[in-house]
Amino acid sequence: MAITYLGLGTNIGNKRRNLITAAALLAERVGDVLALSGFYETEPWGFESNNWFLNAAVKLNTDYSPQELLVVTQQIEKELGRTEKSNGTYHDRMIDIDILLYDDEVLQTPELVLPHPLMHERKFVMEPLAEIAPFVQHPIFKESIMDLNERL
Ligand code: PH2
Ligand code: MG
Ligand code: MG
Repeated sequence: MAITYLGLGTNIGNKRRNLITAAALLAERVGDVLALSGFYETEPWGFESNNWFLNAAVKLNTDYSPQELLVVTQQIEKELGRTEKSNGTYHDRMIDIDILLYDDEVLQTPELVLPHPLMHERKFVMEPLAEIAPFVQHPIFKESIMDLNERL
């Protein structure tokens, strides 16, 4: 059994419902939801869009490996209407589910990098994560999520 933290983001459709549905499907398929952050309205970061995001973080138990978890989260993204391909630029999306942390795992594969390589640079990730995991240590920087968030 592992503990994983996922980042959720949506900027089109019924955003509250997209986050709630994603959390429900994660609970059904991945493992118990141990914590869910509040929902944060955030400005699009890294691309131009009129559609602001709703972002959240979720803490889960799971028996899946990181690779299996990636497959499950990508399937949920698809079912929730995510259509755009990732071709290097960001797009509006119904739902984005990113694996931020998986225990203390440090992993570099073409499919998946853990911890999420940009998490510590992004307020829209760190703010919700700091709400549910303030004292969790980042496995590379060896600093707490709270400290990393406060530096942003
Ligand atoms: N996700 C991105 C790119 N930019 N900006 C905000 N505010 N929230 C996001 O979730 C987000 C973003 C790529 O996944
Ligand atoms: Mg993302
Ligand atoms: Mg993603």
